[in-house]
Amino acid sequence: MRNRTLWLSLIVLAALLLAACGPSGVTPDPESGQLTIVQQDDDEGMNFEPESVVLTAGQTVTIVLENHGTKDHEFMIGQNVIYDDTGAPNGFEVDFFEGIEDQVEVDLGEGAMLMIDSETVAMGGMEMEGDMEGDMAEDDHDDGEDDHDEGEDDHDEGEEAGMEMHMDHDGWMVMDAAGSGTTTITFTVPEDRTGEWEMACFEDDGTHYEDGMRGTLVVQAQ
Ligand SMILES: [Cu+2]
Repeated sequence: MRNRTLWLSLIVLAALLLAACGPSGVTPDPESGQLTIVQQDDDEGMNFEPESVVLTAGQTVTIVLENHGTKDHEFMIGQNVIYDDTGAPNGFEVDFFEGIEDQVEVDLGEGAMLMIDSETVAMGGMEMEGDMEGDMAEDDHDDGEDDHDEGEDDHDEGEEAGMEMHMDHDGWMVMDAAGSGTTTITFTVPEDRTGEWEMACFEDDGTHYEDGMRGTLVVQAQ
């Protein structure tokens, strides 16, 4: 008898523990579907806030992305980080948005960019026309005086070289320039994306990722 009580207690305890171990993280607001993710950097490092997010398959979600840092930051979601020849993290093997790119509605903050497989698809506050790279090389878009020190003539090591580095990764990415305001990403979470994903920024040769700019994104079944 005593044994049975003990067993029952253990089973109840185990059930409670399992329930507590469900995916933990911030969920979208039940009414608006909005979930704010802030990109931060300071002397102590960089990160996403929150670092853990839980979405539900079938749910329509708006990720509100804000760069509160002093640097440009990326936002990618994927699985299996790829490392380049030098051992630097450089993107994901599996892209969360693969195949659903045109079902994702993106409203870019001024100066933010949407890139798919290294191509700039859209830029905040600007119509996409003609040769994007040419435009950008010439265009000294005024994202504020406090911005990175891109002299007009240092095309080699400055913005242009930086752009090429950003464009290295495959997959879907928002490039969120410092001071670019709010970008919203709205989509319905597909059933087939159920599972555990990672959010990441691979800026500056992957050093942002290594410095903590990553988080988990779990898609739970309905
Ligand atoms: Cu970053």
